[in-house]
Amino acid sequence: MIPVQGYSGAKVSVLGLGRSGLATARALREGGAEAVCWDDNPTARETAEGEGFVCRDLSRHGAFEDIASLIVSPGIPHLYPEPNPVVAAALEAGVPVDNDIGLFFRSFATRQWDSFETMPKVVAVTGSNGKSTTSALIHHVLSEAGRRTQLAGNIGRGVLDIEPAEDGDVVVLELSSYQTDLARSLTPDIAVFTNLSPDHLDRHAGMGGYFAAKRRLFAEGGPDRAVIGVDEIEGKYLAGQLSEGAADDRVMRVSTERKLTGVGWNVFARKGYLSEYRKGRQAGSIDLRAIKGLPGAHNHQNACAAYAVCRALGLAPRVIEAGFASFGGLPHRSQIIAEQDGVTFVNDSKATNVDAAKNALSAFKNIRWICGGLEKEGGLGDLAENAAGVKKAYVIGREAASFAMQLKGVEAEVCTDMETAVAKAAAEAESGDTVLLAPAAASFDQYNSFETRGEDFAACVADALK
Ligand code: UMA
Repeated sequence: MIPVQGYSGAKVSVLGLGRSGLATARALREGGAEAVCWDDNPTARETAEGEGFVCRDLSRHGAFEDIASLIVSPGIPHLYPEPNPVVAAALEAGVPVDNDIGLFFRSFATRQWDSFETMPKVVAVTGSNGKSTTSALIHHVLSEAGRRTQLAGNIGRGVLDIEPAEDGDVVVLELSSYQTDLARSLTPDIAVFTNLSPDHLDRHAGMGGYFAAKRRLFAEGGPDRAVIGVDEIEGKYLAGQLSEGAADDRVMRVSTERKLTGVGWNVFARKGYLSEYRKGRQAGSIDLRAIKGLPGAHNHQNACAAYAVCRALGLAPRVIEAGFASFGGLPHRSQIIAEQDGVTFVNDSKATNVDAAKNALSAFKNIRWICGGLEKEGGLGDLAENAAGVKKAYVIGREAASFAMQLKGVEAEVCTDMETAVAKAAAEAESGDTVLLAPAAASFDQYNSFETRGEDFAACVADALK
């Protein structure tokens, strides 16, 4: 764990006692602070008390009198749609509000680094889609190349839970907009912006607030190198804001829509080929079509971003290519879970929003599409227009009927539960078809997470193939 610096002898409050909150409380204790904890769920409080932490209802009048700072978990609203009462009380009392990411950046470097030959580095990856795969891919390529590296953040491990850095380490952090929005310190060495499409809009009061939250990763600390996906206007704008001119190679531009011809440092993928150009000259290329763990244009974007980071860290193109070749992909993201009689079963339960589902749909052909769940704000948009490769949709979720009605032009059957959807899709599938779970919706109407939904899909597929 990373002992938190700067609060020795002080009381620091921790709101939310899930993965990030508990890791924070432990790291505060290790750094000599007293963690004063709260969670709205009594079971979570009991778990913390079992570890010897003090719990106090922080929304009570005067609860912040002796508290130096409030550390808030990412899933707890701090501003919109309305702040959690504990956050509101801290703001009222004038107590600084921060999160585990802010504590990480102020605590990561230690005196021990004075004896290192190579300074440890932090790579932070944000964006709407692809940030988990991009982060995991960077981590995988570095490990395969023999570099010491750790992976944490939104991908499932609290950032304060990692081991203190050793000489030459690279820490890869996946950061959500919830995390970048609140952190009081944000100083990565390399920062990545994969792309932007609507998500979590209720927490950011719309698209402008959502982009502003992600931009903080680049604006607050100023990374030495920024890798920016420029296929949307927000990415172009950000790249423009960060660079002194087209030749400024502190900004590496990434695209999967076009050849980037500028004189800067560019990485793009076209027709399945990744190309790197620097100062107008080609510096590397990879045939991505041969990489099984990275199917589809959205994964080619992830590959370009990961490639750019690894090049910035000094790896040679052939070393990166070898790392790509052995990457198995992440669970619940375009993950091939079974193949039988020419039918492929793919779990993309992580496609929790419309854009992620569109990406999954464009990566496969002859699709029997299992979709539906808790719809995100903004509706399904042009999802149906991007379903040309779909033979039939099998709709799940509590609101399956209204979800199906919105898929105009797509043959859709209301199945409601996963078992029915998988059984029907498997029975109707012919050789050459792909049965694809890409819900375009959150899972919380029927599951407690997208992971549980993906596991249920895999179990139903195993049953259907018996
Ligand atoms: N809680 C309250 N009051 C509330 C809401 C929640 O007390 O109003 C409590 C809950 O009872 C629970 C705790 O807060 O005990 C949960 O906190 P949390 O939701 O922040 O979850 P953690 O377990 O700490 O996990 C968080 C991230 N969760 C969210 O951002 C929602 C994890 O990302 C991350 O992996 C983990 O920290 C480690 O860094 C998950 C996620 O869903 C994967 N992320 C979103 C996404 O990818 O779309 C952003």
